[in-house]
Amino acid sequence: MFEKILIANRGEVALRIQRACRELGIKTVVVHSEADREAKYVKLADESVCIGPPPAAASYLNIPAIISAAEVTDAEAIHPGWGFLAENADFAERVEQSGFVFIGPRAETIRLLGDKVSAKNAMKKAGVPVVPGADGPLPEEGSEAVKIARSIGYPVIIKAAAGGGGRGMRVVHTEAALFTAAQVTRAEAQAAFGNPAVYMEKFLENPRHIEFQVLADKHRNAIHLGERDCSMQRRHQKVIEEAPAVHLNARARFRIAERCAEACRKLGYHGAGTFEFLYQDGEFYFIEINTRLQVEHPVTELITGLDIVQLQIRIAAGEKLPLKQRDVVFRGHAIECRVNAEDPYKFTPSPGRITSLHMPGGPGIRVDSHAYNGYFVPPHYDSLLGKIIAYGDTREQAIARLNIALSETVIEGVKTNVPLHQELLHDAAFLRGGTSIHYLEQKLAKLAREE
Ligand code: MV4
Repeated sequence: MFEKILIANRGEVALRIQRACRELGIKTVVVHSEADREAKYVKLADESVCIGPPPAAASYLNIPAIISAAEVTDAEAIHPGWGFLAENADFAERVEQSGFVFIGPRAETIRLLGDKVSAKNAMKKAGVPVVPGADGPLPEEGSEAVKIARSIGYPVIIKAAAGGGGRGMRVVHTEAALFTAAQVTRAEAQAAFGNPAVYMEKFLENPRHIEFQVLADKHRNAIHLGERDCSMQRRHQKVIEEAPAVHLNARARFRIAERCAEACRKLGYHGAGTFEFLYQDGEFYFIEINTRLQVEHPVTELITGLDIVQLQIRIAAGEKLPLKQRDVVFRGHAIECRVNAEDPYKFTPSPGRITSLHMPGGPGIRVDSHAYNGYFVPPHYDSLLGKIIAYGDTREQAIARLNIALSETVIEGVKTNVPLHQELLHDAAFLRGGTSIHYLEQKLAKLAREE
């Protein structure tokens, strides 16, 4: 096992990784920007290194500064957390070339799966069902695009190969709109990602977002930890996540989960990973895979009793997975609310000093947050303050516990989205479960009209 790990991230995930390291007896180095100097998790780490000024480009995205910090502190491995450099293949490569272990898949795997066209092809080949569409990138020739769209059937969606997470996509309803849509998406992809390649697939009108968690070791063993429903989102920012997903086609779910694990074995994937699917009319369609730890991993941890971050670290150290698929036991239901420092209905960020803080507790409540009373929420980064996660024997119990937890929560000095969560937890459609990816935006639009 490693003696010392460098955490190349900030905020909540920096604390989460630190806790996993502590339990494994591993020393931690945290790198931080000038804006995060006072953060409590920085002081809790065994060592800390300031790597630059507040803007992420000068600090958390500064690869040479992070590698130097690992060198001067004698760290053996680097955990990238989520966001920032977590899915940057060049970073993973530089880490390994500098003699450190990257806690995540191989750089070439991140590169292959970061390109959405090659990821989709790799998954299709490995037996994972993908959204119907063309196999390769969309040809520039307009008549070719017309042929492909006709064979798929309108509406179609054009997506940037280098995109993901909702950036660089365009829905096309008619042949008349096709050529311009392809051109504009290509130009945007070039500007945003330096890669103009786009691809086309069938547009699914009203799907749910269901994702499967996998863990794979360096010895071609792979297991799945079931799925999460992350459909409650706004502008590609998840708001509430839960595990397991309710009202699923049970046979399809087990088949897909096993296919995801099998794809990992076939690809020589190692580390934690998340297979994202759209789910509509009882069928799953692969869209993307995330090669990092995800914000919503705790709901899976609560229903499986596993520590995904510790397992990531053990896998990176070369250990074999300590359990087989039949050892993974799913029990109960977990729901997570992402608590952001933002206006609950306008969604504008609300940085500043927290002047009063009380986090909830009690049976079945987990709070993952780096916030504390007196903490200054910096304006430079995303507004995630942490998560309140509830576990129960049933979905109803998890919701009841989450309601109690939110009613106990006090965060003053900055605005938070806690009131939005309280409203959603009483929403009739949410209580029934199984709402689509468009539900929250439609509800917010309705609330705005009624105002
Ligand atoms: C789609 C889709 C409908 N049909 N692809 C958005 C984020 C990126 N991961 C893929 N996305 C979508 N791809 C097809 N063929 C709808 C979305 C989509 C979405 C997906 C997951 C979660 C939230 C979403 C919100 C809007 C659109």
